[in-house]
Amino acid sequence: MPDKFTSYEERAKRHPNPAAKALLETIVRKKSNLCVSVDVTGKADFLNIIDIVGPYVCLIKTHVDIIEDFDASIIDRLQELSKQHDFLIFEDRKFADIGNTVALQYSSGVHKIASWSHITNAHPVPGPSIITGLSSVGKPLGRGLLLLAEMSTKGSLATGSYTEEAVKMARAHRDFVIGFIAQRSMNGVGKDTADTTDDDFLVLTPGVGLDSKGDAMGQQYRTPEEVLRDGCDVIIVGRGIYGKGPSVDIQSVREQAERYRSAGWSAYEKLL
Ligand code: BMP
Repeated sequence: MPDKFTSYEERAKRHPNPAAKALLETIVRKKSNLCVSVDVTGKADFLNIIDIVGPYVCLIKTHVDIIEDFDASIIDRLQELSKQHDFLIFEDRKFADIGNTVALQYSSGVHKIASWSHITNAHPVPGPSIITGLSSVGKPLGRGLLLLAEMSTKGSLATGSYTEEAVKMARAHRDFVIGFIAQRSMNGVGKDTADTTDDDFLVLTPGVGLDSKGDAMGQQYRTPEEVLRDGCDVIIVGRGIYGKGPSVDIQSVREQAERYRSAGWSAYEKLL
């Protein structure tokens, strides 16, 4: 485990993976470690929210398979907004199958995720072959993969030796696996004492909220300050920013995005 806290800026300079490097650079440029998770089912709301929160985020997280009126023009617009507002894109696909199948799911089908999503994620449950499959598609495109080492939900099974094995899998594929979805730093977890290389895994953390402790379906929230203190790098916030619908209040979304950006950034500055 690196013995001292290292700034996003320092890490950006030395990170070998292009997606991780770009994310760290964006965080520094925009003074934002906020990722907004845009979990809405209509194309218009989806693009509207992204246009509003775009200036405040380093990353937009999507679940494109929940959009009812999905068509390819959504991706064109998402890419335009990504350039206009300077953020990266993370499709939260949570791949979980054999290497051959995930390679097809990542490259093909309706969504063609690899062609537009800088970062995606996978459950480590199938073992290292899931990384081989995804990497065969994503690495030549300069993409990065996160493994789900832990989850934010009550009763999650991703704990203990499961989490440790996930980190070991990542360590063996540092060129493509850039970090984790987790609730704390994963640097040093499950590491062999003979291994003297430094870990520099990014940790992106969902289950972040300032006004609520959870929902009725097992989600659990902690504050930006709590998760940053535990070694997380990026806070992922969904409903805390755009509410539970049905309609989107533009002014409130903008205010909440700035509120979370500022909370995430001051929590980081306290650690420097
Ligand atoms: P919200 O802030 O509205 O609870 O949304 C959290 C988002 O993060 C959802 O898109 C969910 O799929 C995702 N997520 C999570 O909540 N916990 C995890 O452990 C992993 C996730 O990807």
